[in-house]
Amino acid sequence: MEDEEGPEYGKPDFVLLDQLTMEDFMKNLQLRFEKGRIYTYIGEVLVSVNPYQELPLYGPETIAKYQGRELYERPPHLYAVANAAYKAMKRRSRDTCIVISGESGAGKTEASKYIMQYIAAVTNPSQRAEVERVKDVLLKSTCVLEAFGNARTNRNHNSSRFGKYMDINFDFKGDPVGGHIHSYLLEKSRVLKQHVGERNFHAFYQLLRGSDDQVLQGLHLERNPAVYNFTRQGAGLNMGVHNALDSDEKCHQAVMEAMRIIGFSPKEVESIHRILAAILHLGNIEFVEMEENGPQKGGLAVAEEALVDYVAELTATPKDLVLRTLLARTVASGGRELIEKGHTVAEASYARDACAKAVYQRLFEWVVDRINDVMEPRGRDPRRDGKDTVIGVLDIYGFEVFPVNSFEQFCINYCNEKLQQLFIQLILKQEQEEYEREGIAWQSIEYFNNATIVELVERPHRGILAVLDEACSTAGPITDRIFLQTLDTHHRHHPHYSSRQLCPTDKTMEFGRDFRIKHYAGDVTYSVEGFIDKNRDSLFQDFKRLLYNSADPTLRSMWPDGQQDITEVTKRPLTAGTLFKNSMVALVENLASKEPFYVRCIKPNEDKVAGRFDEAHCRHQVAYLGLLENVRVRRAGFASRQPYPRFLLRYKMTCEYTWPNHLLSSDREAVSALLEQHGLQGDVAFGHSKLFIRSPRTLVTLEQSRARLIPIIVLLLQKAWRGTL
Ligand code: AD9
Ligand code: MG
Repeated sequence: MEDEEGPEYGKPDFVLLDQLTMEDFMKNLQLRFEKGRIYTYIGEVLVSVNPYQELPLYGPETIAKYQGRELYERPPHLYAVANAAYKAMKRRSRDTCIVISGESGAGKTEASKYIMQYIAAVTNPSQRAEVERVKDVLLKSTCVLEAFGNARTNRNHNSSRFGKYMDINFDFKGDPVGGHIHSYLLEKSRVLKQHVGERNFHAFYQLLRGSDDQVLQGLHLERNPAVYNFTRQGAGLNMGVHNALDSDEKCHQAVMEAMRIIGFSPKEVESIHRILAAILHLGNIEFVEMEENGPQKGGLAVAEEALVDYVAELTATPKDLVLRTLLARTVASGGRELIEKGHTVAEASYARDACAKAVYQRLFEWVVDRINDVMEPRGRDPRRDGKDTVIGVLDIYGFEVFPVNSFEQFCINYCNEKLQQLFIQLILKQEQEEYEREGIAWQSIEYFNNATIVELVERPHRGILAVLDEACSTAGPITDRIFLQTLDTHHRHHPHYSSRQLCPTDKTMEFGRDFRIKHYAGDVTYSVEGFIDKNRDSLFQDFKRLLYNSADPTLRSMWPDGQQDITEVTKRPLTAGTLFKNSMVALVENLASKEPFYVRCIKPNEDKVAGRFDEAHCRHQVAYLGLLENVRVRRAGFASRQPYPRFLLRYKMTCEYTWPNHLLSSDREAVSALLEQHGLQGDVAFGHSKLFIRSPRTLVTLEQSRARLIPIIVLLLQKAWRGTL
């Protein structure tokens, strides 16, 4: 490693620690953090601690320092990981992925932005216009998605309320030619309600605070977010993001500019604003029962009809239809006969909320789809252009615990369990299994395997999600409480499950309301209130039809399922939980098929304070992320392993016995001769089919030797071709 960092900065790789105890690990992490060295390796895994302040670590000059280098040549950095993933993809035409994990506020989204920045900076030296366009879209998409998918929470002022996996497609030259974003489970209940100190999605405040008066008038909106039920909660709060774009006004401008660059038409942007405004008005609609003896004979009415006018105008739907849809629903009675059934106040309010959530969710998904359309690799013919290779970047919501945790936290934390499981599979388990397979002497290392928690959630029939689905499909009234009782019956002996029923003395849980999961990252108590409803996630067909019949083509395109008649809607749609589980299984499969790089983010303190390292808080994360075990596996193990033929292909020119071809009895023998000539044989172990290299320095030595020889060899080859040799 080029020694830009002296010993006063601690060890740049935890593998190099003299002693490996939790104390030593923490000391090194803290020392580096306090000296502004927020990045440290464990082999190829990057550990990052959120500095909560702008450090002079980024930008074109630093990027230039990392470009094309080996991972170990420079101090640890995200750019080095981005570079390693990029090079692996280019050199070996292998799909790679960068998995960024860590709890809420640990710095995952920021990390993903630096990775994108790096990739954008080092590609397309020939300035091809189409590639430049793709890069612009890739970079600008983040800004737009954050506006619609992020919100201020008590854990993070700019918290991602959706999961994001982005594939970037590269052509054979290594330039980005397209991309695709998968989004996962937006926390749409936030549209309706936010905890104290939290806000709705940024987009609402940006629209209110950032639009000029004329635009607001056209949308019948007032500037003050306190006017609207959906934004009242967070009205006094700003974005609180620590960067140049720290106000809703500035962000609004940036998002508008980003949408323009991506290619949203002015009409589309207008539709987006109208939809946001309609949601805000919808949230203010209240229902009243009419008097029994009055002209409407006890029916239902809306308290303020002007709001219905606004919703109708903004969604380009007929007012009387909007009103009818709010006050009643159509049901199929006995065969094909349709009757209108009036709502009670509670039913109407429930339906209004379900509609507001669904409209926002579809808007968000439409924005993602629209960006995907623009990033679709264009005019590419695999026969002519070769197959694209892909780098995937995963930035998904981090593990979170709030005072009250609901279905959303349950899904988010399950997702983190799945990713931890993948990490274990790829980094801890696979590594050990490979040593065994290759016959390398090896002392097995104990680590906590969270497979049992994943099972608790996703196991067919008895897993929590399956029990929840069953509760949702039960005809007749079913309560969250019954769901909880069923869970208790199934999991009473599960070491990671408990409830007040099962532990009557534990007063931190409430009877009939809470269950607790001992997650790999800590205990979380979930309140079952709303689980069934959120999992069912249903919306009356009347709303879908209404919106499908909108005269606004953008809004209409978000509701293709509104075409169906109520009598045709027979199949029960998949529940939110099952959809999420399926998407997680697919995600993990996808990641497992790629060559993975890991960034493990740590949040240094709970108060978002710059530079403060709360030892206990960090220690907890280091423990549950399994970082110590990671170092152990790595230390006992090897920095790199390569099949003999691949190793020879790359380094054979550095040894007279192997260049241009070896005459030894096997590739293994040849590799042995090569290493002996370099005096490196002490740093390796010979597996059945692969060479295992202990220290990165060996690789650097070989790489340097190769780099020195390549120009000479090229010269010799040129002479040979010209016949002058
Ligand atoms: V969540 O699971 O989406 O709630 P993240 O994504 O892990 O969470 P995020 O990247 O949003 O956290 O970081 C939180 C805040 O920490 C950012 O808004 C920045 O203010 C701050 N941060 C994070 N990383 C850096 C950094 N490398 N340099 C400076 C940073 N500040
Ligand atoms: Mg985030």
